[in-house]
Amino acid sequence: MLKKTVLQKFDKELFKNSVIYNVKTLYRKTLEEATQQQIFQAVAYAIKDVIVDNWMNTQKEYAKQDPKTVYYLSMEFLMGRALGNNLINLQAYNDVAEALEDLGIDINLVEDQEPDPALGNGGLGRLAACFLDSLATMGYSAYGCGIRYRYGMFKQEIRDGYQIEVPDNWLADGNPFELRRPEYAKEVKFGGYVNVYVDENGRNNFKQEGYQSVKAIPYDMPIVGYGNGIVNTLRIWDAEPVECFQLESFDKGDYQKAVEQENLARNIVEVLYPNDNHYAGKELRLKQQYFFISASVQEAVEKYMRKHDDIRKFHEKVTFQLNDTHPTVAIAELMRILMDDYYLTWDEAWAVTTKTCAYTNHTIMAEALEKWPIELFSRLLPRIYQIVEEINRRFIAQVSQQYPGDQNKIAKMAIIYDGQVKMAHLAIVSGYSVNGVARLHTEILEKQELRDFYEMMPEKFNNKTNGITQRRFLLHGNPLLAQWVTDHVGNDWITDLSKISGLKIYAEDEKAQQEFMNIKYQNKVRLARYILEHNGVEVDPRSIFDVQVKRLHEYKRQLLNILHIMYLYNELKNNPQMEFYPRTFIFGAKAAAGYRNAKLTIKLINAVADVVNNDPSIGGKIKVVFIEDYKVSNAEWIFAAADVSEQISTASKEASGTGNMKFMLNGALTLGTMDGANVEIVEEVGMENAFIFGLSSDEVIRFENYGGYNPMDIFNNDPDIRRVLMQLINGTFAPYDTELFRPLYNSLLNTQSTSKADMYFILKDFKPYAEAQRRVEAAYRDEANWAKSAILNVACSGKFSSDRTIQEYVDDIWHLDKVVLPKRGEKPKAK
Ligand code: NTF
Repeated sequence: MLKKTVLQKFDKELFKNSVIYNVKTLYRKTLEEATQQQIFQAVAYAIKDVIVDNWMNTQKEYAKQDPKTVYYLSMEFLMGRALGNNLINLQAYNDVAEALEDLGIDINLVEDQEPDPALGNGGLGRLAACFLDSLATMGYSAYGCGIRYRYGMFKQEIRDGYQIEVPDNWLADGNPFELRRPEYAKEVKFGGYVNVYVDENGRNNFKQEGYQSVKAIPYDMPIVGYGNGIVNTLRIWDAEPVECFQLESFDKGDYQKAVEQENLARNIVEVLYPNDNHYAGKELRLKQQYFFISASVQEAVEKYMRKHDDIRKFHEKVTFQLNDTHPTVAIAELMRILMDDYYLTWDEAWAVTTKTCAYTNHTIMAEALEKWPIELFSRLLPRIYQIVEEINRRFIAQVSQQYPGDQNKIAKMAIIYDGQVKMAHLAIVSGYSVNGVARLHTEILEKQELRDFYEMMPEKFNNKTNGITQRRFLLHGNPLLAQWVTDHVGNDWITDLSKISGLKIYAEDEKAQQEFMNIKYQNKVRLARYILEHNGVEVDPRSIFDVQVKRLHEYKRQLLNILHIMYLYNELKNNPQMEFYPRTFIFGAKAAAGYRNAKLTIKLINAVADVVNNDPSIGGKIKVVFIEDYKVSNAEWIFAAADVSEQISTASKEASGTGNMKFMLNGALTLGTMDGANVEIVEEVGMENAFIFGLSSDEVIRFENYGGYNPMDIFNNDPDIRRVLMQLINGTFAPYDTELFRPLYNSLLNTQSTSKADMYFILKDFKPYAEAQRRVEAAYRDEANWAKSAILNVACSGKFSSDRTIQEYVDDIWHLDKVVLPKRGEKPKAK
């Protein structure tokens, strides 16, 4: 490949030649002959050439300056497409678009050829991706460590209104941006048993024997910082069988073992578990966790020891951030390596480990808390289990000393209890920091969920309100608005989103309002075209675009949204002359494959859409659209086109939310509960520029602690609600099967079901929601005032940049050194 295709100064001719050259050497074709996919590959390799120079340079500089490094350990990285984002961060997007145009190629079509890597479910994985972007942009040394799943999040097809899961073979055409690094392969051991040998120095040596092992091979993906030449690494691990021995020397046992090991390697990275906020407790999942953690921790230690000689100071140069409890085995793995490979004593190893590991909690949903049966855990990870047992033993001793005779404390706080290993407890006890992801969420952790731990070790607890990267979700996703913002406040917002507050003075400026609304309109036209192409539904870009996109989960209450649409439809049918501003309700959501009520809610949305969209008597005033296969790439367009941002989770249940921030940044107004980061969004933009309704988290928690409430009272006393609920079971939306939606009806009223009735307070919040929706409509009729609120939302979104979040992690938890690359020909600055 041609070297130095695009340098600091973009050389258009070199770049064009590079693309032509790549098409030739990769495919033996001319540009005219090449397919769109081949052109994408050729362009991607041309860009990778540039990135690799910066990548090498960055890593060389890190080796020289030796900054402290964060390893962000995560089962999920929901990266989205790389090409467009890399071009943005190289500040080469427009130049490359022009160069491609010279070649007769549309950059949008090229971008559209890239598979959308979905190695994550939802907010947790996308947060990890935003964090990597911010870390590189701000000049911090960081690795993302994860798994190179062969199949990511499934592709969603809607057939006859139902979700169908289609495998996501994202690697089918190869991944041009990744680099295979076999020289850093690691062995990871499962099963067997632990033997103790006393060595010549009288030390106990613990050896795992009779195990099966897998070879972990890292693939590196570049993480390009914005405009600073820095390129960090996302390292995702693939599994391969360990080299097989000579066939002739097999005895029967060896053969059996070889086959098993090969199967293990094949299975382990096969697929991402498609559950969001829910833990399934599958053995393979624990294998995945230990697999990537063991490989990552081994590599972190080896890398450190290549430059340093005292492993006791590991924590001075390295910190591990555990993205939820999924990577928590890292604690025991680090202890194991320090004790078994480096011969540290327990106390020495503990001192290092407890200064290295920090834990982020992302949910209080009970069904998401990871617990492993002792039997499974100790069988799969015998040495790790021994270490966890010892951590538990010492911790319980400490609890007993602090709370003498309080057996209840031990029952509540122990790491191993009732036959189970509780991963959150392990993370809290062994880490130096525990953080929630929004202020309200952290308060609930401290006062409710983790109260006992907070009382015992308050100094560990802190809040880090989530954020999002404005580079992807404004600069790339909404180029019209991005340019408009730059025209008004300059372009500093790209790396310092607080600067966007300069827009405030334009909120009441008539010209600015018109420009803003015009941009929103054009983005709505773009989305309407996408919807027509992908859904075959025509929507009017002059209607209110009211959007709920996020994973489908009962606590997120898509059901409340669609029940309210049914109610509106009834109102319109009753009174066709009523004042009604046309609305397009847009949904996008994947449901976990085994989540019955979630999948049924998708069917209900599509069933209502079928009826409402095709009823001429309402004159097209309501349209309902379910966007198939919601993912990072179409999300960028959806946020850009939204007027109303639906953030209607049951208060206390949504730890933070991050979609809420993406909508705000793109000038949509929040219609939501006082939950998660909504609280802080409203605090920034003002109550008058959002639509807040419903129970508070205190009220919800009070109901929960005192036995819930009775939805039957509401059903009996409110004819509007009763009518909507009856329509779930009388065939209005499923004439061929009147029982189809019975489970949803039952979940609200608890006829027959075993769980509590209306656990998520949908009926309780229904009328307040309907009332808030009326406020939305009234507000939208006043276009100038709406524009003002929308501009203020953009202007007040500064806090929600992941750059701000990362700086807080750096200041309060990680204490990383900032790296500045020397300009060409300049001597590097001392730290
Ligand atoms: C999610 N948690 C929360 O449900 C979201 O509110 C939050 O915005 C994101 O994390 C990111 O912090 C999870 O996915 C999990 F795994 F914790 F359940």
